[in-house]
Amino acid sequence: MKTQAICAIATPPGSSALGIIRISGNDLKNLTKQIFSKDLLNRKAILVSILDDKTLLDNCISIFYETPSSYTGEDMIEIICHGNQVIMNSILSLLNKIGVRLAKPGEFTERALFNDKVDLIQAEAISDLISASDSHAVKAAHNSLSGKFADEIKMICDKILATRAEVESVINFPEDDDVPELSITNIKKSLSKILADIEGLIKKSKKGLALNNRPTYAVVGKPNSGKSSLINSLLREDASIVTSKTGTTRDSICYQLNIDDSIINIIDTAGIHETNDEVEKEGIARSALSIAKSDRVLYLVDDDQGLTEEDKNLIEKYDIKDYFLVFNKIDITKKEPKITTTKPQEIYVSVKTGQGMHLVEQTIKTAFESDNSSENIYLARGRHIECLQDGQKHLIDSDKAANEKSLDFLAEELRLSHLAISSILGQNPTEELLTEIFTSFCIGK
Ligand SMILES: Nc1nc2c(ncn2[C@@H]2O[C@H](COP(=O)(O)OP(=O)(O)OP(=O)(O)O)[C@@H](O)[C@H]2O)c(=O)[nH]1
Ligand SMILES: [Mg+2]
Repeated sequence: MKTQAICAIATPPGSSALGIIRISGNDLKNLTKQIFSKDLLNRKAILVSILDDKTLLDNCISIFYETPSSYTGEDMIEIICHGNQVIMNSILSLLNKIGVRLAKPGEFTERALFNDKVDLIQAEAISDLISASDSHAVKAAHNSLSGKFADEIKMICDKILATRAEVESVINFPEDDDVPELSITNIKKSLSKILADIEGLIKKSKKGLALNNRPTYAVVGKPNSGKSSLINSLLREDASIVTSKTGTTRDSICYQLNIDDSIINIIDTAGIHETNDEVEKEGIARSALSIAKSDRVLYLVDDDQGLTEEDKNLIEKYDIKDYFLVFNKIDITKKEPKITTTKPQEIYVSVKTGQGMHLVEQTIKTAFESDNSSENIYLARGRHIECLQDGQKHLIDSDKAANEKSLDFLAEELRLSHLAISSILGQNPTEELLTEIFTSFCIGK
């Protein structure tokens, strides 16, 4: 495809030892001949002077990457000059003069996508790699970039395609008027295998998504169980109001808690219970929202009251799934601090005396590390998970159709499932999707 050549500074603004300018386009050697003092050689670092007419702009190292073996798939040049903004801007102006325009954010990677150098998942992973905030996120972005995530998606798509073919052959070549039982059994077997694959991939992707978004823990429980006290103790500051009155906290308040080198969000919530008080009701509705958006819950129980039927009902009513039970106020019940290995785990503490607080911190740390273990996960985005879930929903509908021996419906649901999952790879992406992805890139990438 004939495109206009583009250029951009690829290093961050400010002064630095070196600055890098990238150029991508067609027939770059000819286009840029007049500005370099020497001819460039493919994949060789050459010391050249950059001249605007006869004025020296800088002496630089320039590397030429001949199409198609370059990042964008077009001809590319990297100019490594002195890291001075005035010098770099003057080189950009010179490039503009010879017809090379400034690149938009992510435009180099967008060209790489159009030239099949990367797929959409890899393009997204490149942006995530650049903005990854810790070593786990870097590892997970590398996993996506290496193509492992795309390979798993392709494998699922291939399996759906094979099942589609199976269904089509039963539709087109019926052995008799009735749908043969054996074919339906085989199709259902294939569907259940694919559903298991999708389920696994959604799990890994959700973990990866959590790496992109800071993990959130909500501290929940009945009024006066000591939620705000616990948060203040973890934060080591008097952040939330604590009183002996029930219903002190009325809003959900999100704080940032530092754990070693990482940060998690921790939300103090209004105590949940049955009430007719209008303000409390609103607070409890907010607690429910916080529970829904949190990754884990620390459910606080006043140990003096123990875990009551009301607590159990609240856990069920608010659909609290991934949680620890923290029994607080053991200074009153005169118990020793401890942590159990039960499911859910129980931690016995006294926020007042500080007994067992190290166990709460250790538990949060361990949970954070296991959530963030990046060995086998992909730095997925919300878009990937939505597509996987959409594909999963259509597969479940296919299975229902198989039960009802409704083959046309089955074929259609399989087609929709295939469409949803293959769209992760960016086959036929919409203009809006591309704009959304590439505008979040830095200029020069
Ligand atoms: N004895 C004892 N009292 C505690 C302990 N932790 C908290 N309290 C007291 O329990 C009362 C309620 O504490 P909060 O932290 O406000 O409880 P909460 O769960 O945030 O309450 P709401 O915001 O009303 O839902 C206060 O008087 C605290 O001092 C503890 O470990 N031992
Ligand atoms: Mg409170």
